[in-house]
Order: sequence, then C-alpha cells, then structure tokens
Amino acid sequence: MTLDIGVLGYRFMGKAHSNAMARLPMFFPDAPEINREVLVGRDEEALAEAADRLGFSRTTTDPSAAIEDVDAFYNLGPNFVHPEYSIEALESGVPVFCEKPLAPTLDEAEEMTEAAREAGVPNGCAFNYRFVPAIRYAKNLIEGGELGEIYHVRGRYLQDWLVDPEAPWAWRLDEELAGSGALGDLGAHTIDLARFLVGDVAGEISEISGQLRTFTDERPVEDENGTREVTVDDAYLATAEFESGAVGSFEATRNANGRKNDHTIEIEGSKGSIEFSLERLNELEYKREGSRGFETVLVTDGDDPYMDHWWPPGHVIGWEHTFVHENYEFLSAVAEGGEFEPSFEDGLATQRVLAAIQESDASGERVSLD
Ligand code: SOE
Repeated sequence: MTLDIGVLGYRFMGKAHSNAMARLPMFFPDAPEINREVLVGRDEEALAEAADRLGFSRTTTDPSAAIEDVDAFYNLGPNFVHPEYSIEALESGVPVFCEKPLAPTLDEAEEMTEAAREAGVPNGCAFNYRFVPAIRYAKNLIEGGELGEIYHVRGRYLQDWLVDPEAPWAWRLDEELAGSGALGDLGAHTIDLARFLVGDVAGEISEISGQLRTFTDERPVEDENGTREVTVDDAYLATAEFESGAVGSFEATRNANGRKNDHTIEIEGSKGSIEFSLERLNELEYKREGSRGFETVLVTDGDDPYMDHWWPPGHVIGWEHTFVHENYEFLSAVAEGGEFEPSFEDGLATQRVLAAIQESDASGERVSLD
C-alpha cells in the first residue's frame, strides 16, 4: 500500500522533510512506500515551483482539501497554523506529523493533544534531535545505569541569526504568530531532549524558575520602510528540579554572537557523565565510571542506532539524517497503525514547561508543575 502524504509548508522544514522522504526508498528499503501527493501553501507561483523542486504530484492553497484525501498530514507551517489544521486532520482520522513547538500556547497544545487522544491515530511532534544516533547511544547509557544517579542536566541552544538589530522582522518574533521566541523555537528542543534522556530515571521536571529577555524591541520589515515590534523573547534562562531531585539549568538565545547552532546537553551522575553538541553530532563525550576523564566516542558503528542504514564506521552523517530517521519511524507507525514518539503527549509535556517558564518570568516566582 502506498501512503499519500499531504504537506503544509515548503520552506525550511518543508525542504528538510521532503528530502527525508525522498531518501527513504534508497536507505530504508523496509520503509512504507510513499507518494509526496500534495503540497499546501498560499502563494500559487512559489508553491508550484516548490512542488516541482520537492517532488510533489500536485498543489493546493486549501489545507482542508489536502487533508481530505491523504493518508498522513504534515503540518510544517509557522506555529500559529499548527492547531487548526492538525485538529481538522485528526478529527478526520488522518495521522498528523506537526513541527515543534506543538503550538504557540499551552491551551492550544492541550486542544491538539485532546484531538489526538480522540482520533487514536499516529501523531507526532517533530523533535528531530531525538533521532541523532549519539543521543540514542547516550539514552542507552543512562537507562543502563552507566551514569548512576543523575545529579545535573544542563542544556543550551545558542544561535546568532538575530544578533544584528537590523536583521529583519519575521513571524518567529511575534507572540500572536509564534507564542514565544527562543523559548519555544529552541528551548522546546532542549526540554524535550532532557525528557527523552533522563525521563525514565529522573522523572519529569517538577519545579522551574525562568527569565525571558528581549534585546531588540523592533526590527525592520523586509521590502518595506517601516519597522515592527518584537513581542517575544530573544533569550530565556531557567533552573529546574526533576522529580528525582536532580537539578537542571537551561538556556537558549538567538543573540549568541558566533554560535551558529550550538545545541549542547551535559548530564552528570554519580558514576559518570556525558556531553553532546549538535555541531559535533556524530560524537559523544563520555566520562565512564573509573576513568580519569572524558573520552570522545564516535557513534558511527554499524550497531549504533540507525548507522547500519548509512555508511561504514567513521563516515559521518549530518543534520538532515535526523529527519530521515524520524520520517522512517513516523511513516512506519502510520503504515502499521502503531505508536510514534515523540507524540502530541510529548509535545504537550514540553509545552507545559515552556508555559511554566513564561509564568515564572511574569511572577518572579518559582513555578510547580505538579
Ligand atoms: C530556527 O531557530 C531553527 O530553524 C529552529 O526553528 C529549528 O527547530 C532548529 O532545529 C534550527 O533553528
């Protein structure tokens, strides 16, 4: 059975997921056969060009028309379009793969997750960094007890594409359209990874205290003379406690001059520690029990997660391969009617932490998530 896929959005994430789908037949031959059936967008000319370049059979400017006759719907648009069309698809019994963060607000994330529970079909939130082999390797070490009791979880996501105050306004800088700034765009990834890596041994985040900061309050609008107000954070910082008593510190910014896509997670326990950085995504720094210091593990062996689909040891993979892995898992779940993680439940759990950080920033108080 060939799965017809409908995709809303054809810019950055549209390209990343279309490329991933195109790779599946060659590298994941047991993946379900799929057809990039319909691409959804607003600008008909740009949409037609994108459909041709990304390999879609047809286009529509009506998301509802796309949802009607596909086997899975990918919601890759800006955050503000995640709720309406994901809920519409789920209410039609169509599996949904939605980009992160799940929604601009906690209320909308709750509505989307309720629709997913009712629909009972595969649903996913595209936290692609769960699908890095080195992250899977780290999760196996942690759940195998190699780090012992977890004491510290430390995550940061640093970019610098907004460090220039003249960098133009975009939808990611508007609270109505995005919900938050670096917090939801980048912090969502780090909070989800913390849940993925230590959730089974340290539990959920139970308390958090956070601070938001906006460095540039308005920005020029491209191809116009005026400026638009920035109504979201440029950076967030937070300190957290997990149910186990482990402590966490998290931050993200899009103003970290010189940092391009530095998503780093450090976890320290009673027996050992790990450090992962996206800019060196094939490697895991591992301080094992009894060793003097950290060793660099190159996670590219055939028995490392997903690596047997690619190349011999040491032939490193890249950022785009994480999308191939997550698409393989999601589309396999759709074909088999199975479960996919991270699901909307995971997207909601992360959204709760984001909302608690916003609440803490507003009140100046620590917030309990119990
Ligand atoms: C922009 O900050 C962005 O594209 C995020 O939206 C992605 O989720 C992240 O993976 C890369 O940076």
